[in-house]
Amino acid sequence: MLKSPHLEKSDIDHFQECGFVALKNGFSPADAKAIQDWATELAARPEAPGAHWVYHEESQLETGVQLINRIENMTPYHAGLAELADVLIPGVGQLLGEDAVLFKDKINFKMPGGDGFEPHQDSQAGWEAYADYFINVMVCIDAATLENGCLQLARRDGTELVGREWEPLSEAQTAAMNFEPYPTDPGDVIYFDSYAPHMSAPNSSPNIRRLYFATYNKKSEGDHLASYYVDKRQSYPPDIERQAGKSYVYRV
Ligand SMILES: O=C(O)CCC(=O)C(=O)O
Ligand SMILES: [Fe+2]
Repeated sequence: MLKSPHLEKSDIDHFQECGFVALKNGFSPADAKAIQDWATELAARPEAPGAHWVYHEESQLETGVQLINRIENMTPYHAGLAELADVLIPGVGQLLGEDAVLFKDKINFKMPGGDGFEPHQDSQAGWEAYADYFINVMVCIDAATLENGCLQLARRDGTELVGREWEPLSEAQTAAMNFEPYPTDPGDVIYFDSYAPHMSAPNSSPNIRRLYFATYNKKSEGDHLASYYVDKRQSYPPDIERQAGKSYVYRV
């Protein structure tokens, strides 16, 4: 059984001021190893329609080479990863000041040659159709460094969308933001809300960089996981479920 990370008052204060807080060793080394093994095991499973969702990307280093980019919608298919999404709920509840419910979960793989992420706020990805406010919990699976593209965060001024929906933040919008890299080790945890601007660089190292992200909203705003995935299956299905000849574009 995984042990839930606990936030101190100073962590909660930091989160409220900046929109994010980083927690060293949120999970013990043994728990971090279990999470790492689950991620490896899930990625080794065959891809099938109706199972966990796997997305690929083309390597930035070798034309034509496909890499696993992301696995999403894991809780129905993996007991360990379902437990992980569950044990993060109390910490999110501490930050929300009320009960939290899971909205979505994923692992971003960022293999060597995997691409980075443009600066964005997660609420730009159409989430506001489901609830007003979300908290992401990042759990570090592999050491994330400057070279392999660790998460970079900027403090936010208020809880509002700076950017437009479905577009990364523009240069004008990020000009006054100060993105700082947050290198992490396995078991470290970062909480950030759906307005906290963030980005990450491509993986130009020989080392894989897997980061787990679970997203929660206030229980009082409803349980939207099922409808979110029904909608996303229409607009951006996993690679194995795609129709030939149809084009699907990753936007934010
Ligand atoms: O994996 C990362 O570096 C950031 C991912 C991210 O921002 C996202 O998936 O929305
Ligand atoms: Fe994001």
